[in-house]
Amino acid sequence: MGTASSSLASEDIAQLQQCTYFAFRVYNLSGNGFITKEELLEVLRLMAGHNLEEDELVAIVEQTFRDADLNRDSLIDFDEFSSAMVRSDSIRNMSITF
Ligand SMILES: [Ca+2]
Repeated sequence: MGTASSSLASEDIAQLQQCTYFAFRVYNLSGNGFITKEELLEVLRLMAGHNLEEDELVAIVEQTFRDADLNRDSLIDFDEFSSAMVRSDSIRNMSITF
């Protein structure tokens, strides 16, 4: 399997970066430049409505942090978020919802 980034055309990357920036601002409720687990959970709760149980939402948050929180400080900064967007289809799909 090639890397996801090499298969994207430059206009796709530009669009992805825009999408990433917008999505990051949505998740970063406090505006402090880091997404916390609490913020991610809150946004997922708003997005999912009644479609998912609380424990399913928590599982998604834990999985997302396992994928995206590269330095394991329980915060996702913009760099981590954007590299996760490039690497992870599930995170990209989550963000395309906006
Ligand atoms: Ca981090």
